Amino acid sequence: MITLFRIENPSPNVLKVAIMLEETGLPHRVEIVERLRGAMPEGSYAEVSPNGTTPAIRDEQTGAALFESAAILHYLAEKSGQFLPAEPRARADVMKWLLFEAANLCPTLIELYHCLMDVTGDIPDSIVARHQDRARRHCAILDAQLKTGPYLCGAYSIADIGLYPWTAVLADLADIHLADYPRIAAWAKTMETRPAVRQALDAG
Ligand SMILES: N[C@@H](CCC(=O)N[C@@H](CS)C(=O)NCC(=O)O)C(=O)O
Repeated sequence: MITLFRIENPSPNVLKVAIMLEETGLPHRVEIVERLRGAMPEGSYAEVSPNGTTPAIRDEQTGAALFESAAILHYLAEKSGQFLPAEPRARADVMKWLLFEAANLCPTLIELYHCLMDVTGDIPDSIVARHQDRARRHCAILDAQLKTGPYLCGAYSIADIGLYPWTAVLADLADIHLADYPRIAAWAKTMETRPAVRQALDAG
């Protein structure tokens, strides 16, 4: 049995892992953890997620305790033998896009989101513009990659699962509209036809 630790509110990072658990059919349960808002985690949760973030998982069968959604997707792909090709070049391609999400798109969108939600008025416009420019560049890169087919790397993979949840966030961010990236919009629609994706979305 795998425990998925998540915050109560919808979160793109949690959604990735929820989709992967539905796709693989691995037995799992959900445990809600309190939002820490920058504080250090305490007690048993600190062992699973020393940075205090969600998602995190604990796998009773193997004893694995993991945080960082990309590491979790990779682990679940290895465990289930699904959504990560074995052939080295195809596998590296999937990892490249998954790490593009973890190292670029995710941090940029989180920073942009916090700038736009800021009520102090202390954040200079130049900083917001910098995050917005980066976010647009990342969207253009993804849109171009989707010229190669309906999914990011040929067959459906953990790269799609890791990147798709941000499409909902993009729709909320000022001056970044999915309509400007038609391949991303079509890909999001394709993803939403998958029963596992629907199930994870419906579960919040
Ligand atoms: N790089 C991390 C980011 C995780 C993250 O920032 N999660 C947010 C929720 S979406 C969180 O737990 N923030 C801490 C908090 O709100 O206390 C991952 O991919 O798992």
